[in-house]
Amino acid sequence: MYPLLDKLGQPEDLKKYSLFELENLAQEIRQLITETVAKNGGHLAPSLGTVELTLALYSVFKFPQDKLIWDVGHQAYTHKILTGRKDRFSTLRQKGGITGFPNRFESPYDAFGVGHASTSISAALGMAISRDLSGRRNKVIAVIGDGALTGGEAFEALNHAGQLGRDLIVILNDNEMSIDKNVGAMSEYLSRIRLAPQYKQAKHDVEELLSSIPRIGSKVLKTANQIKDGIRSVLVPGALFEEMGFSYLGPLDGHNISLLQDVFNKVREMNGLLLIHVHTMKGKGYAPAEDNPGKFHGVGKFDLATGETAKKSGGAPSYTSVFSKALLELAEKRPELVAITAAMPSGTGLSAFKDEYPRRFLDVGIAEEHAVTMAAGLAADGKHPVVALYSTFAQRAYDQLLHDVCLQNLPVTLCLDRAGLVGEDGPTHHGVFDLAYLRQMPNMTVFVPKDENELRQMLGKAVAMDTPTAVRYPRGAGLGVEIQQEFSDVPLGRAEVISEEGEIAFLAVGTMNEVAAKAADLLSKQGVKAALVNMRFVKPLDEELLLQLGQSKQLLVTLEENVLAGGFGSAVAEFLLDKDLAAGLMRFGLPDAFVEQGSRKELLELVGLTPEAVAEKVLARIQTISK
Ligand SMILES: Cc1ncc(C[n+]2csc(CCOP(=O)(O)OP(=O)(O)O)c2C)c(N)n1
Repeated sequence: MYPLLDKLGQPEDLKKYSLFELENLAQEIRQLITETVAKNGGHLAPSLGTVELTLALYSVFKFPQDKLIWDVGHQAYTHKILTGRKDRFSTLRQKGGITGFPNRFESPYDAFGVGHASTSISAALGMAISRDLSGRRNKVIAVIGDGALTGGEAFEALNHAGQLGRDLIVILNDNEMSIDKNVGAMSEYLSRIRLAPQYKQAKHDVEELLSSIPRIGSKVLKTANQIKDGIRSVLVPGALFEEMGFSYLGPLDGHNISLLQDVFNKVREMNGLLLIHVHTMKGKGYAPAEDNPGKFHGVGKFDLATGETAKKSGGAPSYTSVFSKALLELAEKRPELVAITAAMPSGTGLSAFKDEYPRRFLDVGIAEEHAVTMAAGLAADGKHPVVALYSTFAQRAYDQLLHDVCLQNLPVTLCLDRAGLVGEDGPTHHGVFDLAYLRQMPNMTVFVPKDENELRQMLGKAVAMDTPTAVRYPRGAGLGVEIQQEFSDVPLGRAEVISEEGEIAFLAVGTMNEVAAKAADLLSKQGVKAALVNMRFVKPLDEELLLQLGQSKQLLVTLEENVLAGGFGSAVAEFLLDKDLAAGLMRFGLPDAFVEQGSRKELLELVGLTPEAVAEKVLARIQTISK
């Protein structure tokens, strides 16, 4: 099926492949990636766009001595396939299988672990500095997308790298897309470079010029300036990067292996700070992904022949869509509402808002820190911003939330989607720290809805408050509960007592309410009655209720889909201790370890957050108490 791939041994062997073989290999790799992602889901379009780029890199540079650092790492499937992971590629993103992103624990070729955007240049610069301190001579190469280049950290690194002037190559993989269409002045600048007629001509000329320069060996170019000087007469783009201390090369066709090889062969012999701008097509080679790169950016299982994604079973709407609809309705009533996304209008459900209220919608690029401080600015001037982020990416904006929003007690609502265990994207993407970092922040209110209707009601409450608020909810479909159209008041800091009777009480937040209810059922079959409480708020806690339960129950059992360290259970523990209450406490949540990838079901089993595991442990504990 894959004659060339099957023959491939070490990545070094690629250096012996002819151009014809490499081009055929590219087709085989595309097929393997597409077939695998159709079965397992994954980041298809980004990885299809970098097949030739990766082959060209491996056919010229000497990895892992040279260091290759991918930004985000969602485009690195070819890199994985070429570096000894072809045979296990069918396990991509599955429990115990190949991870979806470069991972230092998986391969020496994965120079740096990634998942969150805009880190590559910083990490590469660190490696270049370390190399120089050790007196080594290897190359360090960061590959960053035009989307990831919108992130502040990438600019911080360019700024510092430009000053240091180390030997470092930054490859800008420009496909004009972030997940959705890319945004920002930098993106527009890159378009101008690509589209201006003189640059088109220059691109042609640079390709001719490079192919006329003899390959390494007969003429060795020593510095970036030498190659640039040769090109300068025909090409003047990238002035911005030049001014920042980079030698700029490009734009180059990122699917032309021979051109890329020529350029890489030359720059391998040079020293200095170089930015190579390649233009690629997201989804290249698979028509449905070329036509709809946003959908195939990160995709679930799909039909290879048609590109149709598997229909979701059950009719419950997703949390994201309930959020999306509720926000639109609230925006109609509240002109002060402004919605902000960091490069994820579709993922966070803000696309409808963008269409309906374009002037009140802001996509800041992959810039979570800026999103939050800008929201604080809007709030300081009388607006009520709703910042919709994935929980894991909000980690970026910790200080902005603390220092700019909470310290000034500003009415910003943070909507944290994909909170909890997200499944196959693994530890870089699980949103399991937010309850811990949010509950430390003075002035903050933390809402945790147990179902999609509660999400709607809590959002209504949050945007009506004039203080900082956060609502965190999971990935995927809701529970299928009835959705109340009227926004009803959610009393601040008040839990919902579902049942009162019993020697013990389950105190659950969010998704764990379902687990608690089922665990209580299992326990009742063993003759143990448990009260059930949906806590709804991690901050402020329902202290009145906790006081009463802490006095009346033998054992309180907290459940959360968040790290135990500093999370909801910690808050209850602190309360019991501070009030000197007699009740015992058991906490269920995530351990002090990064949770691997796998289906959500597998992961919940792994960490013991199933009704069966909870009931068993609680029963064992009760038996020790009653002895
Ligand atoms: C800090 C952070 N925010 C958001 C994301 C979600 N995300 C993953 S890839 C991506 C777009 C990246 O665009 P680009 O770098 O151009 O790569 P492409 O997918 O186009 O190849 C985004 C927004 C992330 N990984 N990290």
